[in-house]
Amino acid sequence: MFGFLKDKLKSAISSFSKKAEELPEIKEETPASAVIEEQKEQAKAQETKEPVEIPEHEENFFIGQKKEPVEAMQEKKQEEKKGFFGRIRDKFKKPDESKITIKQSRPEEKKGFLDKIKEVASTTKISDKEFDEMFYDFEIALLESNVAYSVVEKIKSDLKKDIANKPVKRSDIDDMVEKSLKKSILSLFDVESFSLVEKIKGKKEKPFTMVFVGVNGVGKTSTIAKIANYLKKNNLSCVLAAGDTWRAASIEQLEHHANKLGIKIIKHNYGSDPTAVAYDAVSYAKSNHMDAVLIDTAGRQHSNVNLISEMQKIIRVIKPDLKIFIGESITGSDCIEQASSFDNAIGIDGIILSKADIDDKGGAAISIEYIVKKPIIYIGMGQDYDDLKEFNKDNVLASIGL
Ligand SMILES: Nc1nc2c(ncn2[C@@H]2O[C@H](COP(=O)(O)OP(=O)(O)O)[C@@H](O)[C@H]2O)c(=O)[nH]1
Ligand SMILES: [Mg+2]
Repeated sequence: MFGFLKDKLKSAISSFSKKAEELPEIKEETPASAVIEEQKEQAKAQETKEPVEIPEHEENFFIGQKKEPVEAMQEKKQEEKKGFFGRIRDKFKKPDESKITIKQSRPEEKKGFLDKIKEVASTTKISDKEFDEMFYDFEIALLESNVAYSVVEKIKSDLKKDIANKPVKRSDIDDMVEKSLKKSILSLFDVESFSLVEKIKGKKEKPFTMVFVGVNGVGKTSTIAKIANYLKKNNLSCVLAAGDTWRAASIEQLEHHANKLGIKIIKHNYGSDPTAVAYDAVSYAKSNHMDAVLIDTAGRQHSNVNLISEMQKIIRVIKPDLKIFIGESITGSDCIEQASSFDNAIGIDGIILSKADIDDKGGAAISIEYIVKKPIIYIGMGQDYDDLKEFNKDNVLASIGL
């Protein structure tokens, strides 16, 4: 699940920090002041007779101290050619660990000259303009993964607030970007959610009614079967209403699931009014003291005026406790657009994203709550009855490597 986005984000983070490496260091401590300090330190070191133990990897920094004069002169010349920053860069190349002999560090050592230079040389500041350029790889990674444009913009502005226009240690940039990205994506799921089982159990007057809507083939009928199975496991009884009286074989499909699960189904003939089917199912549940009614509907595009008004009729008559939109995770922005249209037509209460198991990108899962402002309550993870998982934002983050 969402492996494509995971890989893309990983390479965007690394390309971002590589670009940050190329930015100039900030000049908050000037090289001149650093040089003066170096001279003072050297003078002090010469004054003290006591030899100072220097770790081997630092040894080379104190040019000439332990070298033969000619060799030392040549090296010094070469070092001078490199210029101040060239030398500094050399000194802070990660030392070959195999050559380091651990010696006791000087106990009185405060933040030394080395540390100060290292800090200056490794600190940078990313301007707004630089940030916009450096964010480009993220933009592409997110858009390619079906993340909605407005969500990409939000992530960009969150990251910019956290990272741009302030001194940042180059070595920390990977980490900062990752943390900021995680925080930003988590904030996309700020919509209040609910537990279906608690809602059903909490309703005093039985039954609890739910209508499932969405376009053709997204998985409404299969998801209803999964929910029926889930309710059964939670000791909640339910009846299914075969409200898709329009699509060939849809009634048999739901009936097949009902039989397999040992659950009652209410059905009429093809072409009959789905509101009547739903009404009969609610009556059946009432007289049999059942906990819930799950109403299937025909798939419809929001542009199909007749089918939309048929759906509005079901809603008007049944007044369901929940209207659940089902959309295919893999369809990305289409799925988000459909959810918005259904929300405008009937006011949805929650979202189920089906087929997340075959979605490598995850853009819909990341964007839909933020745009539609309705919670994702479940995700479909396969074709078996148990393949319905409660939505968990931490799992989404983990699946994209954050
Ligand atoms: N891989 C996968 N397939 C699913 C999932 N949910 C539904 N399907 C499949 O999608 C197809 C259409 O499902 P169906 O329930 O008939 O959709 P409907 O037209 O909206 O009722 C079927 O072959 C289902 O098995 C899911 O979470 N993962
Ligand atoms: Mg169906």
